[in-house]
Amino acid sequence: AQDCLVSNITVQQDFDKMRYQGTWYAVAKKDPVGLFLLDNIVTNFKVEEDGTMTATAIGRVIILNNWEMCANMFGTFEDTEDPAKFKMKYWGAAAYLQTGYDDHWIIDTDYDNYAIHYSCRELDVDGTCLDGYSFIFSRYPDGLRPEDQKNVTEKKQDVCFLGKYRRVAHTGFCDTA
Ligand code: AZE
Repeated sequence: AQDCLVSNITVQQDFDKMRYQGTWYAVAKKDPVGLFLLDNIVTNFKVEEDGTMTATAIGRVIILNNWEMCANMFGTFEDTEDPAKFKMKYWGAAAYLQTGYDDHWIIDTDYDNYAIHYSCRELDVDGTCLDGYSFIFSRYPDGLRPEDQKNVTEKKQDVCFLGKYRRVAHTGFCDTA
């Protein structure tokens, strides 16, 4: 959206949650205000028997000033009238982790290589996003294929977060044997 109005941001047409299932590695993220997943972020999406999309996510976090750990998170997705726009209810495996209820939009994906996720938590009075976050996901832990990078950069601009993304390192910190 050239005007950065959240209501003008376009999402993936005819989003197919069946094809979105499986593992996605975060390769870049734009952070919201406050505590957030730091790095080593891996998610796994699934469609339950009743058609509900669910996901698990893991990532390194630092909580209570200085306690570094891997957060095990869960999310369930409520469908809306747009198949690519969900409401995500999420919580942690441990009570001291974060809970929340966020928008969860799939901006663009080819299902096999890349996905651009977007969430605006707080709208500004002018309709732009005051506080939000976004993930660039890849099916590969090493990052995006070169041929997907141009499109992903365009989408970062479409959600008005271009220049605000940081790479997400995968160091093995949260890998469990
Ligand atoms: C997301 C997609 C898959 C499911 C979930 C996701 C989001 C998780 C968080 C977790 C924050 C945890 C913190 C703990 C201290 C979008 C990756 C659940 C936002 C800050």
